[in-house]
Amino acid sequence: GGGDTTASAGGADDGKITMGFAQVGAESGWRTANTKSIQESAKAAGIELKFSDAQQKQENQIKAIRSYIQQKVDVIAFSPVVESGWDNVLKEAQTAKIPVILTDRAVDSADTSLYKTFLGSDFVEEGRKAGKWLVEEYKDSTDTVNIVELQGTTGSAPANDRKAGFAEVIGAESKFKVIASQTGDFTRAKGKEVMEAFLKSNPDIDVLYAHNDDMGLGAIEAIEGAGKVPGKDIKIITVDAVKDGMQALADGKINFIVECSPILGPQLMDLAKKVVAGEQVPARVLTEETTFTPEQAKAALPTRPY
Ligand code: GYE
Repeated sequence: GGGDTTASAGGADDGKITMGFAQVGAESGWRTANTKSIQESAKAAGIELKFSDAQQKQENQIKAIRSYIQQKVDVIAFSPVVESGWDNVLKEAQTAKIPVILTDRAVDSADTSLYKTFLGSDFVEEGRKAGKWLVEEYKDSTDTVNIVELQGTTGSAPANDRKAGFAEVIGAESKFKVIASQTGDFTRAKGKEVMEAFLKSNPDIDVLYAHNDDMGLGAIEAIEGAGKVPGKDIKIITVDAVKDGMQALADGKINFIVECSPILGPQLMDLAKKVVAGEQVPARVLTEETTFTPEQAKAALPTRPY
């Protein structure tokens, strides 16, 4: 705790940093890997971690953040479930002089002094990468391409941005038609359920764009259940590149994955130490990411850590 510095409200003055981390939930393989990364890197960095799981509910996250404020942790980090509605609780943290780091997902607060930095991916760019693959895949065809979209959690930054980036790229060509777009809440079960409904009401689906691997994997079950071949009858693009997604890609059931790295722990602990010490940190820290074809997935799988 740094109770004697202005940079931190500090807990017990034992020289150890305490971080309160309010996680989104355990909705996906990505999230599981992200949680593991945060817990392991806190340990490695000698940071005491208080960890909570909000089960994808904003009210639970707000409660967790308030309790971290009460416990006078040195730094609060969280991955906001949705983008809006954070101003009040962030102001409470600011008043208590506890620095906040946004991890993975963004907030839409106009007052950017409410948090020290935002560490995570560029979700708009991920959506664009998905769109660019599709444009290339259908470059020799003039036929209409019927697309269905499984969106992430409604109001979340990755859902908003992955949708926008994709729409921006495919919007340049009128042959691409998004004929249905609905949330699958980033889970396998919801992805399957919504894809089943899509298949019932749309006999002619060419492409599925799922905002994460898990929803894509659920949708594959729905597609197979409807007697169609995923990856062939319906081409599938997903985001994340967790192991199960990469395996489906290597097996030809998914056609393309845009990577989104869940390994944010080491950078987060690094930023936390700096912020608690009152050092300047960049306002935005981006993670580096790539994309995978089936061949690339086969090559990467044996050494894929998550
Ligand atoms: O893509 C999805 C998870 O916020 C980037 O959340 C994260 C997303 C990730 O549930 O699988």
